[in-house]
Amino acid sequence: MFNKVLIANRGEIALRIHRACREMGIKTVAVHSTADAAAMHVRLADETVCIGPPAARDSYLNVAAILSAATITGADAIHPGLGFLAEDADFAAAVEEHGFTFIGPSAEHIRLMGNKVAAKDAIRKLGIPTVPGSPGGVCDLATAEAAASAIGYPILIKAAAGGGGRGMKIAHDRSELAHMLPIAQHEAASFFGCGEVYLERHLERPRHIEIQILGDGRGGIVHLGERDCSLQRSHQKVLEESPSPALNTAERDRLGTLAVEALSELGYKGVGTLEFLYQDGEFFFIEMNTRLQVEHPVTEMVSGLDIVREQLRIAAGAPLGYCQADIKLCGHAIECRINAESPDTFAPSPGRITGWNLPGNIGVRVDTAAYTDYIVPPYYDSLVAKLVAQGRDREEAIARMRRALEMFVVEGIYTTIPLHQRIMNDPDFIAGKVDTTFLQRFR
Ligand code: MV4
Repeated sequence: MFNKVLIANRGEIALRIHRACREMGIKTVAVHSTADAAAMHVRLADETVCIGPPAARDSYLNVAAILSAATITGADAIHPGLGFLAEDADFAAAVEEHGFTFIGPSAEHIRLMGNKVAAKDAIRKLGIPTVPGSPGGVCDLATAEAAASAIGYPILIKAAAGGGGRGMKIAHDRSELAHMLPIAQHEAASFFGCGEVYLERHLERPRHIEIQILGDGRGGIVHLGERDCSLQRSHQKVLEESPSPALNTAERDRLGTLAVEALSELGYKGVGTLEFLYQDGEFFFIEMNTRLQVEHPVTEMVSGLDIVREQLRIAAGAPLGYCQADIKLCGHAIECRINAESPDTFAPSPGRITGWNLPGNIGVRVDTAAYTDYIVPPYYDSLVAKLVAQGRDREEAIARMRRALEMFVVEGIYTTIPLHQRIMNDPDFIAGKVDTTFLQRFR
């Protein structure tokens, strides 16, 4: 096992990784920007290195500074967390070239899944259904029109280097496609540095269901069930739960088995998530994430496994040591993302937290790096806490979440707690009937 791990991230996820390291007897190195000098992950780490000014590109994305920090502190491995450099194949390769272990999948697998066209192609060839779409990328209008009439309108134009829904464009007919294609290509080039786009049939009311996979890269591979992430706003997840209220046991087993078989054939090492759209009883693969995800705690609550601990063990070369039959998924868990935002307009609300009281009790978990008098900086994403409630069934999880939200006090900044309180009392949410249009009703 590693002696010392450098955590190349900030906020609650840096602290989450720190906790797993401590429990395994691993020393931690925190890196931080000048804006995060007083952050909790910095206070708790064994060693700290300031790697640059507030702007992420100069600090948390500064590969040279991070590698230097690992060298001077004598770290064995680097955990990228999520966001920032977590899905940067060049970073993963650079970490390994400098003699450190990258805590994540191989650079090749990160690169493959980073191009959404290549990823879809690879996953389809491994026997998983994908959304009907163009056979590959589309460069010109003639190819796009031919593909679109084969698929059928409405069509979604997506960026090959995008993902997470950013930069998607819808076209209802031929003339809209002609208008949107160059706009989508231009945006893809300027946002993601690659102008390649592809087409997909636009599903009108899908649910977003993702499967959590753990592979040791030497034959051991399991899934930990699914998460339903259908509640999103501007492609930001707002609330996640496991299991999905939309799936029955047979569908769960089928999807899990398909995912495990596919990634087993790929020889996948690390944690990963296969994202699907689910509509009218059918699953369609859309993307794979090759990182730890924000919403991993809901899976931990129902599986009892510490996913970050598993990441560290796998990266250190240990075998999984258990098989699918050993995985027992139990009860129901819901995660509410508590953001420093206005609950109505979603405008960011950085600033000093003047009052702070966390809920607790059985089945309630809070992942956060905030504390009384902590100043939420304006430079990074607005997540201040993840509130997770678990119960023997969905009803009990909702009851615990409702009570926990009531007892979660945050003063000095606006948060999305009131939004979650309204969701927990919504009849459609309570009935498990949510789709992509759900959050619009809360405006
Ligand atoms: C789609 C889609 C409809 N049809 N793809 C992809 C990433 C995710 N953040 C949103 N994505 C979507 N991809 C096709 N072919 C609709 C969405 C979508 C969505 C999906 C599930 C849950 C919420 C959503 C909100 C907006 C868009």
